[in-house]
Amino acid sequence: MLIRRHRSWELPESQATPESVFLDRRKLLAGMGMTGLLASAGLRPAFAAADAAAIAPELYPAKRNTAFDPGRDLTEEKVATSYNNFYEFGTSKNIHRSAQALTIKPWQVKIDGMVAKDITIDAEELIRKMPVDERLYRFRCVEAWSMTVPWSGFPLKALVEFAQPTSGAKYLVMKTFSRPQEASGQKQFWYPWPYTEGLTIEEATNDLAYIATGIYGKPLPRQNGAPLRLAVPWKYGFKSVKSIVQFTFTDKRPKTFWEGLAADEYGFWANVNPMVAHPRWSQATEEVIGSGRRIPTQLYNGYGEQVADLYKNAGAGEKLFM
Ligand SMILES: Nc1nc2c(c(=O)[nH]1)N[C@H]1C(S)=C(S)[C@@H](COP(=O)(O)O)O[C@H]1N2
Ligand SMILES: [Mo]
Repeated sequence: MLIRRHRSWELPESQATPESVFLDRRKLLAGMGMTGLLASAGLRPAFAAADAAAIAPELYPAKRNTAFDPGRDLTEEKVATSYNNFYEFGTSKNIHRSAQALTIKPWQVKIDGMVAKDITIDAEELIRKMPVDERLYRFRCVEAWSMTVPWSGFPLKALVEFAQPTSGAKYLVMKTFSRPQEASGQKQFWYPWPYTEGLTIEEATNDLAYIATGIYGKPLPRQNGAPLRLAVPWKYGFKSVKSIVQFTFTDKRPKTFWEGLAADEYGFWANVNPMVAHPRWSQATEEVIGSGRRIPTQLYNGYGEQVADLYKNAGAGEKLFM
């Protein structure tokens, strides 16, 4: 049953709703003075909150960190912001409108578990404490498509240092919000909400591990995981958990969202490897979204030089590539 249900996930969406439809509707509402009207009535229409909620807008565009050259053309902004996976808002790629229902300001972040002291902090305050830059990263989804994205944000390592984990902490667990009232996908009780992901502390403090807070030189839109989302480009996209509300340090490996649904298809490590097929499709090549081209997939999505060492002592039975 579950397998059938998330089979739709791998099918390429034939077409996303053109961005123009979204923009026209928004213009129309603004022109009619509807956004203010609806907002003052306590309703939250899809488009009213979008601009008001920009978080730390003064940080964008951030200075580009040239240490990360993706060697590929950037995906067009309108493609990367309208072809999304965000199951909280539905299982199609076309959730960029329904995701506007998410309230992102204020946004409380909890840092807890094996840390010197629990911290609760608003996302905007947290981001302003962090060393924000811009990085161009390749991005490879387990569904065998890819994009190249200009993220803005900060190294996850900076957040780990801010959190001061105790020496026994081995994993960092990251969780998305639980808000079925705003995210109707979360009314689908057969999914193990909230979306949960995790990294080892070594992975989390690797230079590539990044918390994205912006994209294309602007604050992150909701559909891409505002206000804070993970970007770990050597792993399949599902590891890059969106709209994080909690960072927990622990000595126990967490059970992740996709492990809970199909552990032998979407495991904890999920490192990109063209030689290890998904049980239902090959991972040898990837469709470059928006380009009409397929290209060979690279081991660790081409980031082996930075990350292969993380796995040199892995146990024999570990499924590092699934
Ligand atoms: N909370 C949450 N995070 C998530 C997902 C999700 O459904 N919910 N989907 C993942 C998957 S499968 C992918 S490919 C990426 C997509 O990110 P993008 O829409 O910004 O390209 O987000 C990941 N993070
Ligand atoms: Mo994905």
